[in-house]
Amino acid sequence: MVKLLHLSDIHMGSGFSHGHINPVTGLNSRLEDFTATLKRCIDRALSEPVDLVLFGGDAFPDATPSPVIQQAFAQQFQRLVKAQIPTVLLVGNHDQHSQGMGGASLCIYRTLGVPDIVVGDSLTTHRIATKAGPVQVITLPWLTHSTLLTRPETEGLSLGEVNELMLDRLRVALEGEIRQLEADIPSILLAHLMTDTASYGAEKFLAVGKGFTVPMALLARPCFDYVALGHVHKHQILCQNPLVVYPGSIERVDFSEEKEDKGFILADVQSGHTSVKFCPLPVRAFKTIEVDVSTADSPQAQLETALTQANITDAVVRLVYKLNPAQIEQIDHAALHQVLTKAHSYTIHPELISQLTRPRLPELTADHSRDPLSALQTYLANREDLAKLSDDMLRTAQTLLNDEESNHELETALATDTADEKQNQQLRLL
Ligand SMILES: [Mn+2]
Repeated sequence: MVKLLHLSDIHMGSGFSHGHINPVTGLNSRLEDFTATLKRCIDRALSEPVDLVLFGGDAFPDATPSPVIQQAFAQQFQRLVKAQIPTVLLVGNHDQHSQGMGGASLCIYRTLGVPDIVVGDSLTTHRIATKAGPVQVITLPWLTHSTLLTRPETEGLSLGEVNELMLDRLRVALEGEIRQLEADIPSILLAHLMTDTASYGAEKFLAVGKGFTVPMALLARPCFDYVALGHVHKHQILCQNPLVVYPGSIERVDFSEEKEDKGFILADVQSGHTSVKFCPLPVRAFKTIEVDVSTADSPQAQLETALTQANITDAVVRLVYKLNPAQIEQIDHAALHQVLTKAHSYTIHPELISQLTRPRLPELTADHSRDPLSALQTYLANREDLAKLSDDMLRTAQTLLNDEESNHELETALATDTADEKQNQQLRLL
């Protein structure tokens, strides 16, 4: 049996806007949070002790982190080196240079020949000696189109077709690795990817075909004793046999992770009897406080009560309140800031009600079916401020709607040039 610690999506150096400069150290307080949380993970790896540490990718927010951030990361992993605990560092999408040049920020460990550290920047199998005996780990870093396909191969293909082609290539390449696995040694797949059954954010299922997702059937293979994933920040177990697990990120990167538990996985890996345990980490709270004071007699009092009732001490706070224009004078901003000083950091977002509700045009309600062009005409007819532009807009809209050819070209350009960027946008900070 091999005991391992599986953590992922450290994103060291991100979310600085949620912190402040610590006057004692000169460092952003969120860097200190992330460092302290990573330290807790490594502490546990040492205290168990585990036989192997797997990192599922996305060490930093980008491929060129500043030296102070790289050092904070390296200082923690160096403790594993000192304890002679083998560690696999997988390359995630955030670790890669945008032009597919590999994960430079992690490859330095291989270049320096750091003992017991394996860098997973390609699809390959690593046989690793641990105190509990050998294990084989297939590393599957984040795939970009240029990893598996050449430009001529993708020319003229839609984004969906390019993704299909990538999956075909991946299937063949992964099969090649699987066939070389030795039967009597524990086998682990360590991959940074989005699966078709993963959920993120508010439990939404990601639509298949939007961006590059890998089907679970490709991953949940009986040859694997454990499938360790990275990329999705929300912890989830996607399959029981074999166990396929996203540990999630170790710290909250932004408000989309406000309600998620953060932690890492401890796993006992052995053929047919792998077990996992999610170990929560005590990370900083994020709190969104939403208040509608637009109908209140005393909006200030209602705001202060809401802040007092929410436990905001040391939390990253976002106060969102709705008010009507007549109440603007009644808000005492200095007093709000005073109440919020207990928070670790905070932002205030007032929303004027009158700006929130724009009446719908009666001609454009749902019971009228219209083609896009006549809907645009109706809209422009009601927008005097756009009168000068309306002829141009209608002409352009007409061209866009008619020109199938240009739509096709646009799609192709997206597929070959900005597909990764587009996917990144869809996945936001994952
Ligand atoms: Mn990622």
